[in-house]
Amino acid sequence: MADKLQPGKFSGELTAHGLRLAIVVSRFNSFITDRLLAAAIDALDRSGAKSGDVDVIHVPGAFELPLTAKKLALTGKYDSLIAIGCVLRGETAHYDYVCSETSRGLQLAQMDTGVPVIFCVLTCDTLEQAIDRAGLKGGNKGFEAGQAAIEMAQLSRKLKSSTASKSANAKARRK
Ligand code: INI
Repeated sequence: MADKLQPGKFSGELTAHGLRLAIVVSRFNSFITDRLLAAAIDALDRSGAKSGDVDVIHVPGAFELPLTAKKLALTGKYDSLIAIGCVLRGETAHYDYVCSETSRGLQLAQMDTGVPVIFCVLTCDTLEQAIDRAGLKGGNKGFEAGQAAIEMAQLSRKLKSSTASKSANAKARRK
């Protein structure tokens, strides 16, 4: 009988040692975004990140996060990025435009550049929902984003080196 299939497994470790990370954070609804930022920094700190390896960049609102994330990714300086914002529903359709363009833009930023961009933008109907997710009942999404940034940075490094070694092996076989 054939051996049981043992698939190759890859995942990123939760250690930030030696990683370079940037956090782009919006000032709009800073009562919430400041708390998300503090928790993201806490997650990086606890995982071994060093002060010189983490940058924080402030922008006016969530709508400005994608362009800034893309520019940061294109510097080639960072292993991963975290985008922090908080959009609260108002009386008009403004909320829908800001939410959809921010999420679309952040996804494009990571797909265009290959640098992981962690989506830490709360999109809530009420301030209470946002508070719950920024350190109250719902935990703190900033901490989760910090951990996701580390995991994706490590995974990206691993996939890069395994792709590089696979193509080197293929080259060697062709010789
Ligand atoms: N920006 C936010 O980050 N959150 C919001 O809730 C918000 N609302 O509701 O208006 C918001 N608007 C500003 C927007 O992100 C831009 O900064 C602005 O339109 C300038 O481009």
